[in-house]
Amino acid sequence: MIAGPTETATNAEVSRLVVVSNRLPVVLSRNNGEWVVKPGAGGLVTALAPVLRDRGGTWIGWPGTSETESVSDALTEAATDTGYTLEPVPLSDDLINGYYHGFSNEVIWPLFHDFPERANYQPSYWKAYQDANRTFATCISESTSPRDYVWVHDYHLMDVAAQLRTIDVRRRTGFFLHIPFPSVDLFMRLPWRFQVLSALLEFDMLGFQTARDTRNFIHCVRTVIDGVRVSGRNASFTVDLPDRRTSVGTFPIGIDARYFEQTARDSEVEQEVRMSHDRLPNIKVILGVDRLDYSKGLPERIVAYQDALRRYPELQGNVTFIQVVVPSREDVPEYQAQRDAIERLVSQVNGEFTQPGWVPIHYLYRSLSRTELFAYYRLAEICLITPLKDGMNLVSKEYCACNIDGDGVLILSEFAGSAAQMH
Ligand code: GDG
Repeated sequence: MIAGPTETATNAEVSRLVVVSNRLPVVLSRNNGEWVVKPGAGGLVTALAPVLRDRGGTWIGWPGTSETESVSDALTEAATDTGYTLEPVPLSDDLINGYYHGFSNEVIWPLFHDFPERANYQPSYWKAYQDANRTFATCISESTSPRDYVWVHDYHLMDVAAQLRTIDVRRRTGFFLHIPFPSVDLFMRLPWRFQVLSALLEFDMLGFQTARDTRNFIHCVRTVIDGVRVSGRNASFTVDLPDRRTSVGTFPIGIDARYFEQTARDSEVEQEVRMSHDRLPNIKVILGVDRLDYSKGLPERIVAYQDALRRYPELQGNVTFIQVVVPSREDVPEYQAQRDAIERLVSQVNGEFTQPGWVPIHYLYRSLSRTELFAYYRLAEICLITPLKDGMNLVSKEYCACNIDGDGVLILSEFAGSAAQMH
């Protein structure tokens, strides 16, 4: 349905929750020419899938392929399992390059994670970002009604509400940023700082992970946007411009804690934990689980562990470090280099310390099944989470929820958003 600004909702129409994110929460692959749909992984999916599963609605996003038409049937079938409908957004390979690999991951991701030296300010990226956000806006206008609540997620889609306005479509909109919002000194380096802030202020509601992110955003708005009026304090603000108002708040993202706690008690998980204990008798397990990313501090963590083994030789033979690295952005050379650096360090440490019957680092470069992941959470005496910067970090919360024996230790970087909640 194409919705214009004059259109009104009928009483019979039900208000739906519509989640919009760069990727749909599924991974599509081909098997003998047929599309196979599997659940996606990652923080955003973990956090949002239970919300839509419980109340129904629609998820709009890129399906991970430019063959959008051919995936429709597979997505319709998958919707019977997910409990909500899936709407694919068609994006060409060129647009994906400029908008996703370019503006989102080469400009916003490094800058917002305090790595300004990694940012690549190609002028063409901003145009691609606007074009892709307009394609999302068009898809939203076609698959929603004015009654629906459109909840847009993350740094790929900061321009969606502005693009809805450009195509003259009114919707109730909210935006949540899963990654940190930088300090004003860093944000001022963004050549499109005015456009990005103005676009964000087109949403009715903006949400950030921590009070610090919210304060940073408000500080940037006051610095960059003329004629703005800001009221409120701490975690909750109202920003007024002559023609519109935006509410701004702090909403730290959580997990379905009961699900994690209950699943940690599953018999399959118990069995897996017992088998791992038998393979690692009398050894304390330290666990790390991270997506491959330079913001997660993986090389730094391995070097710190190496340093600990050197300074405290009594650890040798008594602890083992299991590091799970989940493949991510594998086609990006910077991420391949990060993986190479991690693997070089792992083999250095193992080469330096391994003894018969003991390996200091067990390194897994793959995605785990849910049962395996829960078993590692249960097995580990220590969970070592040391991002250099992280919006929230759900692994730290999941480890705590799965710690049903109450004797686990979480070592958490102060630079993870979750540290603000877990004092
Ligand atoms: C972004 C922000 C913010 C991990 N390994 C496997 C697996 N996982 C799941 C975990 C967890 C999720 O992936 C990772 O979430 P994080 O929050 O730790 O990190 P990002 O993916 O970078 O998420 C982050 C988040 O968005 C939410 O707002 O917290 O700061 O960067 O749920 O359980 N899942 C499976 N196999 C694995 O091997 N199935």
